[in-house]
Amino acid sequence: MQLIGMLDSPYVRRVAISLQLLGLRFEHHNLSVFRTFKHFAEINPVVKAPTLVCDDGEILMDSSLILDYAETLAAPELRLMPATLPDRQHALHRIGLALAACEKAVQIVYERELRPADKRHQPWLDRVTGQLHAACQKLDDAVGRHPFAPPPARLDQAGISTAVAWHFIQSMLPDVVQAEAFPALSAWTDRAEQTAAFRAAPHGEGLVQKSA
Ligand SMILES: N[C@@H](CCC(=O)N[C@@H](CS)C(=O)NCC(=O)O)C(=O)O
Repeated sequence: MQLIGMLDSPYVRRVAISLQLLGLRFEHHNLSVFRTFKHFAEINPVVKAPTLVCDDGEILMDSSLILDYAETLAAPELRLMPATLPDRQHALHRIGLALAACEKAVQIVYERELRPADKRHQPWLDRVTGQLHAACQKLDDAVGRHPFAPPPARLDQAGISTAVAWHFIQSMLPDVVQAEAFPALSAWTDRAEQTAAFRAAPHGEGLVQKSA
């Protein structure tokens, strides 16, 4: 299968990290939805990153749907979602917050990078910024209740999505979300970023590297 999209997208990055931990082989193509729009559209006319091209050629998009597919393909002992309640519910709670934080952060990035300054609508930016802060606060609270467990414990999907979201926010919007105000998120992400799967898929424009 092929993963299409750049690792500066938190959605692409959570998939790239998860596919490694799920033990699934994939080719990564770091196409940009902006700079290589036409090339991307030849693979997926909807131009959404991440896009997954399955081995039979069918196209999947949306990181959570791609991860649902990947979980099904993976060996049961490598799956990243807790199978039973209440752990699954708690994981879904944290993933929802991490994805909401990503969505709000991406909206602010697009507002800054794509919309001409004279067309910006400050009340909308204020609303989105408030939502981003709320998601980060709730996620920080939740992470505080689930401290990072060292190996042999594995990162699960909630842990991956949390760290990817926080790293993205701190890379793109450090002036909007101050790291000092969210100590649990910062500590969690520092630990996760040191793991092999995260290091093999660093935020940015590069390709997923072969992890150990
Ligand atoms: N909910 C989607 C969001 C994906 C998303 O918005 N990706 C961005 C890149 S960060 C994208 O494709 N942007 C181009 C566009 O929406 O036109 C997911 O989880 O995959």
